[in-house]
Amino acid sequence: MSAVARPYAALIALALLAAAAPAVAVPSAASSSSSRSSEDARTEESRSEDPLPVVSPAPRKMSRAGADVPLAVDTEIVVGRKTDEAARRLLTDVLHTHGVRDPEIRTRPSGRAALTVLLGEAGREDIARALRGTEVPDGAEAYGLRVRRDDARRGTVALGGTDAAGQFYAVQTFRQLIAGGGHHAGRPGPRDSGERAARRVIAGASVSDRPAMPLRGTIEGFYGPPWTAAERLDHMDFLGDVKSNTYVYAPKDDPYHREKWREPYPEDKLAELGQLVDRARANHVRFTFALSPGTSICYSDPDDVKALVAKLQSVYDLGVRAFSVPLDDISYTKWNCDADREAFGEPGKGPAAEAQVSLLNAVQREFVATHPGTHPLQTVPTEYGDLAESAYKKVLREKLDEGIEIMWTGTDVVPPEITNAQAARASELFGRDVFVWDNYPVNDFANTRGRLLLAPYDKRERGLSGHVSGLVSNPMNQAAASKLGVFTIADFAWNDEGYDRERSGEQAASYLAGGDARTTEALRLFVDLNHAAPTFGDTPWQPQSPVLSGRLESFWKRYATDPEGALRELRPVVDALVRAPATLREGVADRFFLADADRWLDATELWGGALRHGLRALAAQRDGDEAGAAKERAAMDEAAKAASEITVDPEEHHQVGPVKLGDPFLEDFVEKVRQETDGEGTQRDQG
Ligand code: LTM
Repeated sequence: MSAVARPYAALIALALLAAAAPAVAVPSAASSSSSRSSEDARTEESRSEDPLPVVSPAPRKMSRAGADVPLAVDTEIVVGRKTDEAARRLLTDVLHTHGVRDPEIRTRPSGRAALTVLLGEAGREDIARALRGTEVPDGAEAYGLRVRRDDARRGTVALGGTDAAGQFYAVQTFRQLIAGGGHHAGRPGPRDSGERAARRVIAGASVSDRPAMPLRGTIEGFYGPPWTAAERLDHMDFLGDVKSNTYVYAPKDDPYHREKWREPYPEDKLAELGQLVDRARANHVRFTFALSPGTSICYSDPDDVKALVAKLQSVYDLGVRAFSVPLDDISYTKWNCDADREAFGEPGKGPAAEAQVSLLNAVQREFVATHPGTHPLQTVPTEYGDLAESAYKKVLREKLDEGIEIMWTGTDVVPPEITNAQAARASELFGRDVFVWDNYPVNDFANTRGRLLLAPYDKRERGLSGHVSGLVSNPMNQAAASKLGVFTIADFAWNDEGYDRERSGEQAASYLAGGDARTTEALRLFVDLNHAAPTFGDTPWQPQSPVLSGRLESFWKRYATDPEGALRELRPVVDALVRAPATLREGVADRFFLADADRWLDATELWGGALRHGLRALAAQRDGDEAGAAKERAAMDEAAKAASEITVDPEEHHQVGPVKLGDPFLEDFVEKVRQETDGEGTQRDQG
């Protein structure tokens, strides 16, 4: 059963257990239509007015088309010759998860089923008819979706794509329209009950959608511990869920990607890559293999060009159809061999660009152009993070094969912002629309030591899709913890004009929380503690703990004049901090996420305890209980010390050091309590 093949098998198993009861007690159309009560009719009326569930990435157009449609055991899926296999598998997985275990797969509807789902190309006659009134946008990866209910209460869902990926994305949206669901629908959380599943309905929506950017996803392009094979497989499913179509395999610390680029992958690694390629395909993700020869290549040596092509061929044979030859983070003012001096002249920016162009154009000509089905070659230039004209860029602009995609990171490598004007300028400098490699939420550079970067995407200007060919995120060493940020980046790349940071952050948390409100809230708090997004300079481009810092600041302000009120106000905030780690450990089903966040959760628990003891110390002091205040203060100091001694796992993090979160606000709070209880604090009326 394909549902079990997906990594959400455990969740699905739980849902199935829940659904084992007279599951999905949604009445079949035939049995229920006659007994329809006036109350039912009223519910229907109101449902056709109800707001639709939030869908992520935000569709271009979504509106209510009519009343919601009950999910029915008696479901038929109508397929055609061009129905995409991955879309069909996802659809059956989603239905199965909600207890529709045996949808009948047919090429023509029987006309008797309670629910009929039409899946295929948008132009198919039955789909086009059922989509009546819903526009299907032109272009790749677009789709139309319409949910309607007829007078006999039979439901029809039309899922039509302009291509195979469009069909898959139509199903991804359908998954989120199952009400009571949200983005997680189809991946129910641990608390999902049969009762809840039985009440599921499909929102009566009409959706017309297409992506703003042609290339969307991630580039595993960081330094430090690469992701594991299991994390990557999980990541492919995640990318499918968020309608991203690109994953670039470029981990700097995979020796066979960079230092030992000439050497073939050992059998076991090749087999792992093969599995990954298959999982990517099942999610309509373009697995892009990157090979970085820049640290040792002799550009003018035909044997090196042959070695590079041979390595690309070895993964082409696995089914890879997209390739990149990155040339970032290398010296481009010295040669790796004397022959290059003779071929290209004295080392320098212009000659380096000539050498790189000769290599890249050869790969394009001799490999990409001769291998059917291969996507345009990609590269990362050595000058990837600025907007200055140079001899290097001039050569690339003028001589690099125009079909080759060029990546650009935005200014300063980790850009504090990316504007339309900057992207337009970069595209002008490189002579084509650049492909953005955004260094967020990557945490391999010094200023990210000890940090998880969890804030929603920000400060990328709407309209960027008009100037770039795509956008991929360079994520953290921690694959699953990266999902929070990457979810929001995928949202932006799909629909930059409609991007709403708050909504996207909320949806990202809800996705990981399996839709559970309490877990979502705890995740939002955890995100706030890990909100800082450093740059290479002194000023982060996203601030640390915007919510908590505000609360703590207000506390001390109020404490000066109204200490009781201040204590009363802060207690629930601190209680939430104390509770959050347990809530997350219980409520988040993603075991990869919990492993990634483990030490930060431990630190949260300890800091929460420190703050709680701090509040108690202040209260005891106010009550004149000196001994109690001293005891609470000692407990506070002990918890704060233990929290500050937690370090990151060197197996998981490039920048080793103490875990950082909520800094400096948590430490500052504790220090202020020390001053208060020492009698050095705010002068107040103690009466
Ligand atoms: O950004 C690029 C093109 N190259 C490297 C990345 O490998 C690295 O992960 C980031 C962040 O440190 N910076 C780079 O320069």
